Amino acid sequence: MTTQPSTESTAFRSAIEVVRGVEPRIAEAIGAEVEDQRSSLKLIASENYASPATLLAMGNWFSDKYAEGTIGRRFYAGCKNVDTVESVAAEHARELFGARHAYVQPHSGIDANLVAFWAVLAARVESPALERAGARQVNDLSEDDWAALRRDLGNQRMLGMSLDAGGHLTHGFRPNISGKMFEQRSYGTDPATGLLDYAAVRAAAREFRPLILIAGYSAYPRLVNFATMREIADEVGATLMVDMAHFAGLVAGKVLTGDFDPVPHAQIVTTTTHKSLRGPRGGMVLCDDSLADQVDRGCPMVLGGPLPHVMAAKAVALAEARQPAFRDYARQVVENAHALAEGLSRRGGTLVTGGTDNHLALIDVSGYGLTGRQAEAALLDAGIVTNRNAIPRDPNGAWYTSGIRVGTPALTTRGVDTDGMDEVADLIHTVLSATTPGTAKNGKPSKAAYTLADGVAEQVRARSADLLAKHPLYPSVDLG
Ligand code: DSN
Repeated sequence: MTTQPSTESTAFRSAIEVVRGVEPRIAEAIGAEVEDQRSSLKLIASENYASPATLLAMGNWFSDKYAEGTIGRRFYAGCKNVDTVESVAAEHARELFGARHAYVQPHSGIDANLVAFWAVLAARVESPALERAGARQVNDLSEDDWAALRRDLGNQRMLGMSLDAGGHLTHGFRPNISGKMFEQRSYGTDPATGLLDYAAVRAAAREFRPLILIAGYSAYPRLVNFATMREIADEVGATLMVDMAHFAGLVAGKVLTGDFDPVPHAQIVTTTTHKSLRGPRGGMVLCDDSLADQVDRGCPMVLGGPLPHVMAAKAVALAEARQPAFRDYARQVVENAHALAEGLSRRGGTLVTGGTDNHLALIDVSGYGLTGRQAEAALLDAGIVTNRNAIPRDPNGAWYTSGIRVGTPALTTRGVDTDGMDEVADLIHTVLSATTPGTAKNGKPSKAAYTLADGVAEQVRARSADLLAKHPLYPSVDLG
């Protein structure tokens, strides 16, 4: 007896066949990608698996529509349906996060941060300058006033978490445009505990007096008290901006509440939609009423035309995140991270801060005698996908690093539980213990070369295949 393919199977099979009719190599690559994702142990803290409904919402005619501007105020005609999509996505975002205003157009987290920076600059530097000059918009300014405004815009300060403590490149670091727009200073973590030192943040804020105090991280394994950060910001007249790209799913799932939920405390919050939030790749800005008008000017002032097909997928993913099951998911992500961290520590691994309170852990692989680059490559040989990451005061810098960042959002989506995470900890420990640093061609020690003992990669791949077989990815999708 043959069974009918599921609706999802039919949809994806048909889509791939239509693509195959035009460019077979792309159809092959799509099939190969899902197979890779199904068969690898994905521990990249910033990745996840979007639902079939979210993925399918992106492949349609919204892709063809230009819609610069925002809901009801477009620079193009014929945006009625895009207005519906953007309104539904924004409504879900507001309801989910309890935000006054949501802007769902940013194409990525970096774009969301740029929108936020310019919104703050516009509200706090440009608008007062226009008012002083009695001008309605920048085009009305005299050449002298315009030159003065441009100098002022380029003369503002930002205080953010240092990169090696887990901050993000877009939080004012020189190689990134944010570091060219702002004079930046960083706050780090306490060398003894690895934890955020609020007294040091306060002292730095009092001395530096930034326009923007930015909180949020991509590699800090603990919680941030946003109520305290807001107090510090208020004390020095800064705007508190929180980049919750990594932990938005934990906020949506009500694991991070009270002082640890950034939305009630920050004037502006940015996020990606594809990490722990489990939506399509993209970004979003939430803000209070004081910044809403400026944020809505994101496109075309900062962003290119919005991607309505991605906004449609954001709406679907946000609707999913409002379901009770998402709260169970978010709670499990954190329990799984605990189990992974605990399993690594028990086996002798060293973790930055000694553990985790969120979805990620940072392994200091110098205890295994390795650089992050060697550890990342050896783990990948064994089918474990991670990424190397600097640790606080890293002697190996940001390229080779001494850390490996691991996160649980993706495996939790597959249904892996705390017992499974203990097995994952054992697989990681097995690989790292069996890896030795190698030498460069000239015989000198190398920070990149390594040797993984014979047979270990195969043994670990087999064990991870057993684990993953118990938790199939996209069980409703059979590509035939
Ligand atoms: N790429 C994201 C991450 O991995 O954390 C941040 O940009």
